[in-house]
Amino acid sequence: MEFIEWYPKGYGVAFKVKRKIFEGKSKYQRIEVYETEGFGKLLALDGTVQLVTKGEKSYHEVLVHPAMLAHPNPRRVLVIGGGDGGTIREVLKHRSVEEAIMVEIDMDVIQVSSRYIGIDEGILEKMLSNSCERARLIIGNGVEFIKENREFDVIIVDSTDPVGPAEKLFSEEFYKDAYEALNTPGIYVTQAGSVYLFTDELTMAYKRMKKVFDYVYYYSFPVIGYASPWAFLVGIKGEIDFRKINLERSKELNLEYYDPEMHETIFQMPRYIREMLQRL
Ligand code: AG3
Repeated sequence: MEFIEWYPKGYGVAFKVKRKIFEGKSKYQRIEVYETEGFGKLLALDGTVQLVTKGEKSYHEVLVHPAMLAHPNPRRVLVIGGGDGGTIREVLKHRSVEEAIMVEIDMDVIQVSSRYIGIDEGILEKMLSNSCERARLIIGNGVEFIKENREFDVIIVDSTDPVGPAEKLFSEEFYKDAYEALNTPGIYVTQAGSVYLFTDELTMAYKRMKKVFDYVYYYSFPVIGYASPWAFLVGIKGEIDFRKINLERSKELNLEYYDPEMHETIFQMPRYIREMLQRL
């Protein structure tokens, strides 16, 4: 048996799977969990791969740490999405963090992940029972939440693809609200889809972010389970040089994929796409 995700233009990513562990439909999406042959468990939402447990750090480390290490002192962090708990797990590795808030729209993703995926190191269960010291869970819509909540040092968007339910998280209006919700200096980071297969969505998002933030950066990384390389976008409020990160603080993080000593390599982008982005 295999699990196949088809991307546009007939490009696919496939896993051989031993069995289906869970399938269900929440209010928002279809949720599936499989046991793969070589990459642990796989979580899919509406048929798109969110993670494989052996390899998920190639996404979560890369989404979280560059922004956290570029910020001089991240104390209050907002995570939008990230129901599997991988992102909040990485955020809490930073000792400077006093309060992290995770706003996830789909309670079922949290429950399924906590029960069958288990990459969260028990954090989801603790958050569900309100007993996590530094992290708080809110079941709700990030687009609404960000309009009414402020003073974050770092905002991290760990959403599904820029098409479909998560589309609003890639709108100019949302970027404006995010900018307002940031402290100065502040840093915003979002996953931004497949470099090759969602190039239009990537360039659109980059263009919109440039209208709103003081500085915008892109980067990419090969993520296990996705049609790699995968793109990420960063928006800065105030003065932060995203090309420089704090190496000292990176030492306590125990990283497997993102390599802070090679930080400059994450800016690699196929030349024609870099030129497209620079022209905007
Ligand atoms: N969030 C990004 C998922 C995007 C994957 N897209 C796809 N396979 N078409 C991942 C959730 C992990 N916390």
